Amino acid sequence: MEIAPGAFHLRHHLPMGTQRALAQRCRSLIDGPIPGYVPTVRGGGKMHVRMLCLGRHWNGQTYRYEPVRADFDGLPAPPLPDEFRALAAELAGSVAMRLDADLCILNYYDDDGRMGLHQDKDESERSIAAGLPVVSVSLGDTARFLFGGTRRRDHVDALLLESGDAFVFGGPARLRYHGVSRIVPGTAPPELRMSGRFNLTFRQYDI
Ligand SMILES: O=C(O)CCC(=O)C(=O)O
Repeated sequence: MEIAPGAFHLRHHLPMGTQRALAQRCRSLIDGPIPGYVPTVRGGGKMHVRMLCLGRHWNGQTYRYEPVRADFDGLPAPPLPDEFRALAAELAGSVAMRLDADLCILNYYDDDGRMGLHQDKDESERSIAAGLPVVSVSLGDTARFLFGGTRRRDHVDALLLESGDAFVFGGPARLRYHGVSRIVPGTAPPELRMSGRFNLTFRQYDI
């Protein structure tokens, strides 16, 4: 379960009922009045996910968090639901870490979805220095997840994140590079009645 110091893969952690309720919530949020969108990042390229930030908005042009979506439509980031915050705290607690999440980045990957190797380093300096974890939850299709070291050139391992898995990385693993090389279409549990993949990453900007 601890795949590297501070990095935990919790396989099949969420029961199907929880996955179903979460997937429904994700769908209604991402198709809701403040919908998910495909961000254009600093170099002008488009990301390969549909994104909706809850609690705080991550601006793909400035790589900073802000209350409104200044890089897209100026709408406010929807609030982080209480049950999402509670789930993140429970998952962190299950590996003896603490997280009082104040934001979640919800990504939807279709069959061609992917995300390049990157570090999550836009949260506050204090949060990162304290090693507060990023807590990730996967729903739907399986993803080939890449997990490297703290330098881009470090060796990268690949592992499969399946529906109901959680992945927690904090402490010495907080700044490890990670990404998604591909989605395995058609692997979502039939009970979820979905194609593609939702991933939620919970973070605590402030401490
Ligand atoms: O989809 C995933 O498993 C990873 C998402 C991610 O790296 C991020 O949102 O920063």
